[in-house]
Amino acid sequence: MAIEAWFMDETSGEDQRLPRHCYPKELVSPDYLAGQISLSISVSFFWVLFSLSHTNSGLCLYLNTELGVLYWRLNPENYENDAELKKIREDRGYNYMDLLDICPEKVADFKEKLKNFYTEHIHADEEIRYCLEGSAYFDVRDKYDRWIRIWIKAGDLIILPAGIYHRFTLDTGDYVKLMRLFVGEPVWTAHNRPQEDHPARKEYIKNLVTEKVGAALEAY
Ligand code: KMT
Repeated sequence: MAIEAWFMDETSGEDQRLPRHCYPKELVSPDYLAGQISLSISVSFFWVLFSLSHTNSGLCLYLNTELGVLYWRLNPENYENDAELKKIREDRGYNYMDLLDICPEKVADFKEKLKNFYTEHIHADEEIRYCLEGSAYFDVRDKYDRWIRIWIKAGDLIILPAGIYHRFTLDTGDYVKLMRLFVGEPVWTAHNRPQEDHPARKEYIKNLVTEKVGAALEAY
């Protein structure tokens, strides 16, 4: 099954760990995403086929071509010997890796950290997270500044492009085990919104408008 994502009810004052669906629900599906591509449906369809033909057991497709969020479905039981993960790491130069448990018992200053994670921000680099256990939400802004909530579960690897506004929270399960990947020495610095003059933000905005297909080509 593909990763689950939906537009959030931004007026909801509910606990951030709840799904915060709109009523009625507005799911963000591959079909919806294809509809957002400004070229044509056939190009989008081509990309889905192309992506599928270039992966082995896993499913890989653009979560949103305009957003530049990439997604792979992998086998979390086999992360130590997974040829597909190895290939993604080699192709994209992810030579750094660590594992992180996020839950109240294992994170020092848990409330403060979660507050920071849930404050809208960007990074100067891609954010690559592979969920090995548990589940959590990454919220990303679309080009109309709407929040899309992406629910990652064991087996989901997502890449948020540099410069995308996003935030992170646990869900009501209160536990996630993540693999973090990076090119070179990791930099986790969060730059809170507004960051319109940040080079990564400017580059992201430029790519949103003019380099959608080019970005997709490079990714595979
Ligand atoms: C981030 O940008 O690093 C986060 O939002 C935290 C989630 S992964 C530790």
